[in-house]
Amino acid sequence: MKVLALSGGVGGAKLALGLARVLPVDALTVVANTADDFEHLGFYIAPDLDTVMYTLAGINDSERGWGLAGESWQCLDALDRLGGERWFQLGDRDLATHILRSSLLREGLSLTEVTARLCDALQVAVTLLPMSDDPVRTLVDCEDGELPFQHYFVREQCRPAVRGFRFEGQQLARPQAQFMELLADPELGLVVICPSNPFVSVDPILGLPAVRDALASCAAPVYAVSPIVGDRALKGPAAKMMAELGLPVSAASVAAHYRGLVDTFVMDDSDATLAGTIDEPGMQVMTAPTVMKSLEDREQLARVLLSHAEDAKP
Ligand code: FO1
Repeated sequence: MKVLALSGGVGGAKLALGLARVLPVDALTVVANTADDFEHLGFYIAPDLDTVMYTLAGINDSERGWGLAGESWQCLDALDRLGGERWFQLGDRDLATHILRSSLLREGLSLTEVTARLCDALQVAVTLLPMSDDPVRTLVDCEDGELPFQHYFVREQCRPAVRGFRFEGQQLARPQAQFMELLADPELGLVVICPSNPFVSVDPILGLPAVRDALASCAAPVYAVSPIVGDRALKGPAAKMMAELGLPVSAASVAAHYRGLVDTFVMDDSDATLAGTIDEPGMQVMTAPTVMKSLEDREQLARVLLSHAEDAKP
């Protein structure tokens, strides 16, 4: 069956890799958030696309979560000596991606075309698409005012309390064409919203014009995997954001966030007692081992989702 995965960075990339390893190569399309993209030192940086691409290519740094394994930082050190900014760490080898992507974009290629070229070169066989070729930028409304996403996330280390989010350009951006074609494809068998941050990784994708309607009318069931287990986020600031937005920190809040959109909500086995308390209209709840530490964990979660969707077919 054809499968579509919607992903942010680290958590989403793990499940995308699991799906890629258990599905035939031409079955999986991964759409990545691009609202955390930004211009830095003259380069176009697309962190979530990078993280997913490096993970699918098997060359990511799994400890750090972002960037390349075996990275060196000589350019960053030299930059620092010259008085340049080093808060956003660009490794020597990672820089090659940003140099080439930026130069191809300047030549007039779309982000979709550039991503396909980079994926080809890195022998990533599954289709990886940006959510849009048009610019969308996440702005974080926090106690210090509005901050561009990477300034909030990396420079300020997510310290300021958040009050909300704004996705500049979202309503003018066209969702990536193949993404929308796949949502209209009768052979689409499963949509998975990966365990990514619902506020800053998934909402930028869902809020693109026509995406919610296309998800509601697509042939496939929509599954969402909770990035919150117990009262903690698997990775990143999702739990902190939830608390600051006045929401209870639990998978139940993620389920409520996806109300009206998701057919099956997947939460961790350890949250089984909470599962029975979730009562969202039209939403089934299932539990599964969602904490993906090893490669086997990623494949196992992918298999559980695929077989559940297969069994649930009318
Ligand atoms: N995350 C950090 O926490 N610190 C960094 O210095 C950093 C650099 C970086 C460079 C390239 C890239 O593709 C990603 C990078 N990230 C870094 C990750 C990224 O900012 C976040 O993980 C995502 O934006 C959140 O999904």
